[in-house]
Amino acid sequence: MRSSTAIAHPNFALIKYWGKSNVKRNIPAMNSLAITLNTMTSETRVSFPNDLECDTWILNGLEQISLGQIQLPCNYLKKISSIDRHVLIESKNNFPTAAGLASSASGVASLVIALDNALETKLSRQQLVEAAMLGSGSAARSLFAGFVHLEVVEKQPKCTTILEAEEWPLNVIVCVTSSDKKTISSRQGMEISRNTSPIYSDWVNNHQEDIQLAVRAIDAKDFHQLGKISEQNCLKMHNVMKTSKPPIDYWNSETYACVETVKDMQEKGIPVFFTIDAGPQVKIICEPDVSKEVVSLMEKLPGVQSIIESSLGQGARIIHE
Ligand code: 2P0
Repeated sequence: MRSSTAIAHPNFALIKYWGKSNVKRNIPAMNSLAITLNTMTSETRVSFPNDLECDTWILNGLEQISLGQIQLPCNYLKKISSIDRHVLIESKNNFPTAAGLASSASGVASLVIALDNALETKLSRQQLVEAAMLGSGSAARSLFAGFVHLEVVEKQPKCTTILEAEEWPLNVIVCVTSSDKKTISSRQGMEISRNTSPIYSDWVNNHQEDIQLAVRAIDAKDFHQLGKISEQNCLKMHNVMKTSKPPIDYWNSETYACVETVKDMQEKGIPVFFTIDAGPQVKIICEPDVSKEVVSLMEKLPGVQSIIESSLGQGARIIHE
């Protein structure tokens, strides 16, 4: 059996997924629209040592107790290949893990691509999407480059690049305000919100309108419109979280300070907008020519621990056989 190594990048949703229609198959209750980055990376090597007694996952150098959420995609691929060998999965991220920076998306996407290559399953795009989805609802998006639309059509997930990264160069400035692991996983949080937030059904029912506006803005490369709808959708999602019982609040005081600074920049006419996921980090999307200025303003904030700069990039791919 050959080994194989793949890389994938996190993706950040501009129009977000928060809640599932099918918990067992991990199917989102709404469509989402994301951008795949390029500098942040998950790298996963899969191999099949003879003496391995069970499937084993080493994440950032630490052996994990179990395969957890990556067990299902592994089983999916092994079943198709009919190969019944234990797999050693070695993954590493060059950015904080489980801190709201989409490490599960890039981690799962790199795993699926590495396993597909090693097991020679030659999955179709649709099967890759299904396999990734079993590991993490947002992972299918990291299989694809640039601006990525994840739809659920007749209960089946479909994922496509709607605009390549080079067609509309944008930069992302990630302001890390804490690298602690989150205390409530997205998976737990989504279920709490689905079961308890009084505005959850409005969130689901009105979501497609946001997708349509964002798709239109991307088609027209209208930065202002994309920023407006993205920020609104982000705040709606955080409202769903905050109105859950118990309330889920991923923001810290530095998150608020970063948002204030983005608002100040917007008032000065600087083309920027923010988005925030299941963690306190603030992701600022901007036009490339203002990147330097944005970084220099953000790094002045005392609560910003580090800044990661990225542009948009490619989908998951093999780097070593
Ligand atoms: C998103 N997030 O659309 C939203 C916004 C976080 C906030 O998708 O349960 O790690 O594995 O499907 O994919 C993060 O959730 O959760 C996520 P599971 P996942 O990016």
